Amino acid sequence: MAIGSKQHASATESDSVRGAKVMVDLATGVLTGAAVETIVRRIRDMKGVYRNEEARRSLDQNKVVYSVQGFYPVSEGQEGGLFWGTTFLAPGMVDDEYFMTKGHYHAKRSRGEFYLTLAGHGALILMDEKRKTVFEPMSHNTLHYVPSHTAHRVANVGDCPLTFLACWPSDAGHDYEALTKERFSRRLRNVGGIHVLVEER
Ligand code: PAN
Ligand code: ZN
Repeated sequence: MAIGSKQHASATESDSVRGAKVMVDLATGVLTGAAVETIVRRIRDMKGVYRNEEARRSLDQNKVVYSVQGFYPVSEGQEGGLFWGTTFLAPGMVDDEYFMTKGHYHAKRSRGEFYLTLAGHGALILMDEKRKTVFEPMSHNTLHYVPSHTAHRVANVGDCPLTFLACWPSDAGHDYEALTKERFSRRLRNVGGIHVLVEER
Protein backbone atom coordinates (compact mmCIF):
# COMPACT_ATOMS: atom_id res chain seq x y z
CA MET A 1 0.00 0.00 0.00
CA ALA A 2 1.35 3.41 -0.91
CA ILE A 3 2.36 5.53 2.05
CA GLY A 4 -0.43 7.92 2.93
CA SER A 5 -3.05 6.34 0.71
CA LYS A 6 -5.21 5.40 3.70
CA GLN A 7 -5.25 8.94 5.02
CA HIS A 8 -6.03 10.18 1.51
CA ALA A 9 -9.01 7.82 1.22
CA SER A 10 -10.51 8.93 4.55
CA ALA A 11 -9.90 12.59 3.80
CA THR A 12 -12.24 12.41 0.83
CA GLU A 13 -15.12 10.81 2.73
CA SER A 14 -17.89 13.35 3.02
CA ASP A 15 -18.39 12.86 6.76
CA SER A 16 -14.76 13.71 7.53
CA VAL A 17 -14.26 16.82 5.41
CA ARG A 18 -15.97 20.14 5.85
CA GLY A 19 -15.43 23.40 4.04
CA ALA A 20 -14.25 26.53 5.82
CA LYS A 21 -17.20 28.58 7.10
CA VAL A 22 -15.54 31.87 6.23
CA MET A 23 -13.12 33.09 3.58
CA VAL A 24 -10.76 36.06 4.11
CA ASP A 25 -9.59 38.07 1.13
CA LEU A 26 -6.13 39.04 2.32
CA ALA A 27 -5.88 41.85 -0.23
CA THR A 28 -8.94 43.65 1.08
CA GLY A 29 -9.72 42.06 4.46
CA VAL A 30 -13.26 41.28 3.32
CA LEU A 31 -14.80 38.21 4.99
CA THR A 32 -17.37 36.16 3.14
CA GLY A 33 -19.63 33.39 4.39
CA ALA A 34 -23.07 32.97 5.94
CA ALA A 35 -21.58 33.21 9.45
CA VAL A 36 -20.17 36.72 8.94
CA GLU A 37 -21.80 39.51 10.97
CA THR A 38 -21.28 43.21 10.30
CA ILE A 39 -21.61 46.24 12.53
CA VAL A 40 -21.40 49.84 11.29
CA ARG A 41 -20.43 52.91 13.31
CA ARG A 42 -21.48 56.26 11.90
CA ILE A 43 -20.73 59.81 13.03
CA ARG A 44 -24.03 59.76 14.96
CA ASP A 45 -22.79 56.77 16.99
CA MET A 46 -19.59 58.54 18.07
CA LYS A 47 -21.08 60.95 20.61
CA GLY A 48 -18.59 61.82 23.33
CA VAL A 49 -15.67 60.16 21.57
CA TYR A 50 -14.04 63.32 20.21
CA ARG A 51 -12.79 66.34 22.13
CA ASN A 52 -14.80 68.77 19.99
CA GLU A 53 -18.40 67.61 20.21
CA GLU A 54 -19.62 70.62 18.24
CA ALA A 55 -17.37 69.67 15.32
CA ARG A 56 -18.74 66.11 15.41
CA ARG A 57 -22.33 67.41 15.41
CA SER A 58 -21.63 69.62 12.39
CA LEU A 59 -20.68 66.61 10.22
CA ASP A 60 -23.02 64.39 8.18
CA GLN A 61 -24.42 62.13 10.90
CA ASN A 62 -24.87 59.27 8.42
CA LYS A 63 -21.24 59.18 7.39
CA VAL A 64 -19.69 55.81 8.15
CA VAL A 65 -16.60 56.08 10.38
CA TYR A 66 -15.93 52.35 10.50
CA SER A 67 -17.42 48.93 10.07
CA VAL A 68 -16.41 45.59 11.53
CA GLN A 69 -17.00 42.26 9.86
CA GLY A 70 -16.79 39.47 12.42
CA PHE A 71 -16.77 35.71 12.63
CA TYR A 72 -17.94 34.57 16.07
CA PRO A 73 -17.94 30.75 16.02
CA VAL A 74 -18.99 30.41 19.69
CA SER A 75 -21.22 32.55 21.85
CA GLU A 76 -19.78 35.75 23.31
CA GLY A 77 -18.40 35.15 26.78
CA GLN A 78 -17.67 31.46 26.24
CA GLU A 79 -14.26 30.50 27.58
CA GLY A 80 -11.74 28.83 25.27
CA GLY A 81 -12.98 30.11 21.90
CA LEU A 82 -11.60 32.74 19.55
CA PHE A 83 -13.18 35.52 17.51
CA TRP A 84 -12.00 37.02 14.23
CA GLY A 85 -12.79 40.39 12.72
CA THR A 86 -11.84 42.91 10.06
CA THR A 87 -12.15 46.62 10.82
CA PHE A 88 -12.50 49.08 7.93
CA LEU A 89 -11.79 52.58 9.24
CA ALA A 90 -12.49 55.52 6.92
CA PRO A 91 -10.14 58.49 6.59
CA GLY A 92 -11.45 61.73 8.06
CA MET A 93 -11.12 64.35 10.75
CA VAL A 94 -13.25 65.75 13.55
CA ASP A 95 -11.55 69.08 14.19
CA ASP A 96 -7.91 68.07 14.81
CA GLU A 97 -8.67 64.44 15.69
CA TYR A 98 -8.61 61.55 13.25
CA PHE A 99 -11.48 59.19 12.57
CA MET A 100 -10.98 56.44 15.11
CA THR A 101 -12.63 53.48 16.76
CA LYS A 102 -14.48 54.03 20.04
CA GLY A 103 -11.83 52.10 21.93
CA HIS A 104 -12.31 49.71 24.82
CA TYR A 105 -10.84 47.58 27.54
CA HIS A 106 -11.67 43.93 27.37
CA ALA A 107 -14.36 43.27 29.97
CA LYS A 108 -12.17 40.43 31.16
CA ARG A 109 -9.07 42.55 31.61
CA SER A 110 -6.66 39.60 31.44
CA ARG A 111 -7.43 39.02 27.75
CA GLY A 112 -5.07 40.20 24.98
CA GLU A 113 -5.51 40.44 21.21
CA PHE A 114 -3.64 40.49 17.88
CA TYR A 115 -4.12 43.11 15.16
CA LEU A 116 -2.65 42.74 11.66
CA THR A 117 -2.72 45.75 9.36
CA LEU A 118 -3.62 45.08 5.74
CA ALA A 119 -3.86 48.56 4.24
CA GLY A 120 -3.64 52.22 5.06
CA HIS A 121 -1.83 54.17 7.75
CA GLY A 122 -2.93 54.25 11.33
CA ALA A 123 -2.02 54.45 14.96
CA LEU A 124 -2.85 51.80 17.52
CA ILE A 125 -3.30 53.74 20.75
CA LEU A 126 -2.68 51.73 23.90
CA MET A 127 -3.15 52.78 27.51
CA ASP A 128 -1.93 50.57 30.35
CA GLU A 129 -3.31 50.36 33.87
CA LYS A 130 -1.00 53.12 35.05
CA ARG A 131 -2.68 55.31 32.41
CA LYS A 132 0.45 55.47 30.30
CA THR A 133 -0.67 56.05 26.69
CA VAL A 134 1.53 55.24 23.68
CA PHE A 135 0.86 54.49 20.03
CA GLU A 136 2.23 52.00 17.52
CA PRO A 137 2.29 53.10 13.85
CA MET A 138 0.19 50.79 11.66
CA SER A 139 0.88 50.11 8.00
CA HIS A 140 0.72 47.22 5.53
CA ASN A 141 1.73 43.96 7.29
CA THR A 142 2.46 45.37 10.76
CA LEU A 143 1.44 42.92 13.48
CA HIS A 144 0.38 44.35 16.83
CA TYR A 145 -0.01 42.60 20.13
CA VAL A 146 -2.52 44.26 22.44
CA PRO A 147 -1.44 43.18 25.92
CA SER A 148 -3.94 42.26 28.63
CA HIS A 149 -5.22 45.05 30.94
CA THR A 150 -4.74 47.59 28.12
CA ALA A 151 -7.28 49.98 26.60
CA HIS A 152 -7.00 50.06 22.80
CA ARG A 153 -8.25 52.25 20.00
CA VAL A 154 -7.19 52.80 16.38
CA ALA A 155 -6.97 56.12 14.51
CA ASN A 156 -6.70 56.47 10.74
CA VAL A 157 -3.90 59.00 10.15
CA GLY A 158 -3.83 58.58 6.36
CA ASP A 159 -5.91 59.60 3.34
CA CYS A 160 -7.08 56.06 2.50
CA PRO A 161 -9.19 53.52 4.37
CA LEU A 162 -7.30 51.69 7.12
CA THR A 163 -7.99 47.96 7.22
CA PHE A 164 -6.86 45.56 9.92
CA LEU A 165 -7.58 42.01 10.99
CA ALA A 166 -8.04 41.08 14.64
CA CYS A 167 -8.17 37.89 16.66
CA TRP A 168 -9.25 37.84 20.31
CA PRO A 169 -10.58 35.40 22.93
CA SER A 170 -14.33 34.77 22.91
CA ASP A 171 -14.58 35.52 26.64
CA ALA A 172 -12.77 38.89 26.37
CA GLY A 173 -15.90 41.03 26.01
CA HIS A 174 -15.83 44.79 25.40
CA ASP A 175 -15.94 47.41 28.14
CA TYR A 176 -16.67 50.77 26.50
CA GLU A 177 -18.16 52.22 29.67
CA ALA A 178 -14.86 52.48 31.58
CA LEU A 179 -13.46 54.81 28.93
CA THR A 180 -16.45 57.13 29.06
CA LYS A 181 -15.61 57.79 32.72
CA GLU A 182 -11.82 57.70 32.60
CA ARG A 183 -10.76 58.60 29.10
CA PHE A 184 -7.42 57.85 27.46
CA SER A 185 -4.84 60.03 29.24
CA ARG A 186 -3.63 61.39 25.89
CA ARG A 187 -5.39 62.09 22.59
CA LEU A 188 -3.92 61.68 19.12
CA ARG A 189 -4.21 65.05 17.42
CA ASN A 190 -2.98 66.65 14.24
CA VAL A 191 -0.54 69.35 15.33
CA GLY A 192 1.01 71.21 12.41
CA GLY A 193 0.41 68.28 10.05
CA ILE A 194 1.91 65.68 12.38
CA HIS A 195 -0.01 63.21 14.55
CA VAL A 196 1.06 63.44 18.17
CA LEU A 197 -0.33 62.36 21.52
CA VAL A 198 -1.44 65.39 23.50
CA GLU A 199 -2.23 65.27 27.24
CA GLU A 200 -5.98 65.24 27.92
CA ARG A 201 -6.95 68.19 30.08
C1 PAN B 1 -11.64 45.03 17.50
C2 PAN B 1 -12.56 46.25 17.69
C3 PAN B 1 -12.89 47.00 16.39
C4 PAN B 1 -13.80 48.21 16.63
O1 PAN B 1 -12.27 44.03 16.76
O2 PAN B 1 -13.74 45.84 18.34
O3 PAN B 1 -11.70 47.46 15.82
O4 PAN B 1 -13.38 49.00 17.71
P1 PAN B 1 -14.32 49.29 18.96
O5 PAN B 1 -14.80 47.94 19.46
O6 PAN B 1 -13.46 49.98 19.95
O7 PAN B 1 -15.46 50.12 18.47
C5 PAN B 1 -11.26 44.57 18.90
O8 PAN B 1 -10.44 45.20 19.52
N1 PAN B 1 -11.92 43.55 19.42
O9 PAN B 1 -11.65 43.13 20.70
ZN1 ZN C 1 -10.27 44.48 21.65
